[in-house]
Amino acid sequence: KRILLIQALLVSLLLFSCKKPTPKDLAKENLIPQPDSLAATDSSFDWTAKTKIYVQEKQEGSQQVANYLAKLIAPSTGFTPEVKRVTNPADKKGIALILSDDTISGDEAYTLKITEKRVVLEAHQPAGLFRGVQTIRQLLPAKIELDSLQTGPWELASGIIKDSPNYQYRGAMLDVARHFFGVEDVKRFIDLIAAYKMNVLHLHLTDDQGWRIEIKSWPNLTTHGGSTQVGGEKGGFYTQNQYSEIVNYAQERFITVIPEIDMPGHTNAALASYACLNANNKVTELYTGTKVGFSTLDTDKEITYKFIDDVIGELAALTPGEYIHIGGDESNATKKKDYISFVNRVQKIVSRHKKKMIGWADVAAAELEENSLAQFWQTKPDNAIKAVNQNVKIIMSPANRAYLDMQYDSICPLGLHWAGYVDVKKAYGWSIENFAKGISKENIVGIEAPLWGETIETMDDIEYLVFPRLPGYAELGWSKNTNKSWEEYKIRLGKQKERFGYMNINYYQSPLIPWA
Ligand code: TNX
Repeated sequence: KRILLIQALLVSLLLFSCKKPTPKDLAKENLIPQPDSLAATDSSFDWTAKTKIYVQEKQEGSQQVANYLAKLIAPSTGFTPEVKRVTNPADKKGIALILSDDTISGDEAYTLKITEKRVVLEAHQPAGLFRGVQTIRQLLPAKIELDSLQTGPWELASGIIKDSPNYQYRGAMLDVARHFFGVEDVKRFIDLIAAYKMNVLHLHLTDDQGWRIEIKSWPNLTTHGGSTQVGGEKGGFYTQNQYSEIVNYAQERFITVIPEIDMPGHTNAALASYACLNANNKVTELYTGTKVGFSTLDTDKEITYKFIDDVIGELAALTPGEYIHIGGDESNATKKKDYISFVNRVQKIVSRHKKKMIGWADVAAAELEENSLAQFWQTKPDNAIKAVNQNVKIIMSPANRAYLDMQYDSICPLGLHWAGYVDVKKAYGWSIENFAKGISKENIVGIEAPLWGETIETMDDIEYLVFPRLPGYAELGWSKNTNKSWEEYKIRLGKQKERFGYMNINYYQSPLIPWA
């Protein structure tokens, strides 16, 4: 009897050890931003070397996203999944990317259904498929992010995710004027924001310290005005071809580039390049300090508007997106009445080039057209409320919550603190629509986190200020309010540690986060 018992025990032990490992649980996965709804079904899909990606015949848009997904997983898995066009992708065993009308509506919405046999991603638009692919990416093991060959298994927990963004505008700004960053850095920045489903890259292309975009009709802007940067080192600029390369790279990730030419203030680089733009017809010296509010274009001269027309014209031709940002902040050296007539006139120039205008909320002193946007940046809402009163919609970037260049704390080696310190909790713990009285959800297009460049010189510096705050801004813009709590979020963020590491992100290891 005893022998029988021992035998039975041995057999069951053997059986137990052969049993498949317990499947992943979709409900325990750490997604940022948090999706609308998620239901786990207690099994998993195993992505192997044989797995193919299927798209519907004649759906060009899904083919493009499928190629992106294949490329994304290739280095770490060693797989080179074939992308196949078929009639019914959802019937195949494998990954299906489908554009269809019977799923949640909205350009960026998607449904993701994972079973043991297949992964079916459906969306109305390619942008929705792309956002869904970022979810697939976060569901795969973190080592998917590595560039070197890793061993599997590459399992995805099964279940259904339905997801769509709360706000249509979710962006980050990079100031390449104070310190210049080359095309490769900007591409990495784009990849980092794309991983969190952001859809706007605002490039602050000009300021007192540098002009960074080639304008063929005014070549000195870059040859002279782009030659230096804060601290006096060599600057740089994008040729129009390089700029288009950035725009296309962003577009492939369903990110719109919004170019900013800051005016009438913040224009010393232009004033140093062309005498005619100055009231006294003399060029200024190049500027490599970090003061603001001392420069202005001459708002009385006709040549100023010819200049702006040329610049906006060339830029509009390089810009597939519908917006051009004209800055308009801190024009302390411009008389108020001149500022107002200037903004009114520039707004017309932007429309003439078939674009809509964005300005920092200071521009609400002028008469804004209803399709213009105002960007809230100050800590007081007065300017933005003036814009709301003109039926203009707001991009929320309050400095004391959303500025990526604010220091985390008093010992932070990079950044400024004129709007206070913004630790990771403060960055996440607010709500876009409740931030300012008088500016509610229907007045707001979304959120943007600006990174000003006075103190940053390298990609590592960028990453240190951007991470780990950026995923929080992405979630504030994407996820519905009902999902948000700091106590829950900080745990999800802490579990990104491995992924941040494999993505080679130089992030700030905030003590507020339980890094796991
Ligand atoms: C204010 S925010 C500025 C920028 C500075 C930034 C530094 C805004 C519209 N203007 O010129 O770089 O503060 O945080």
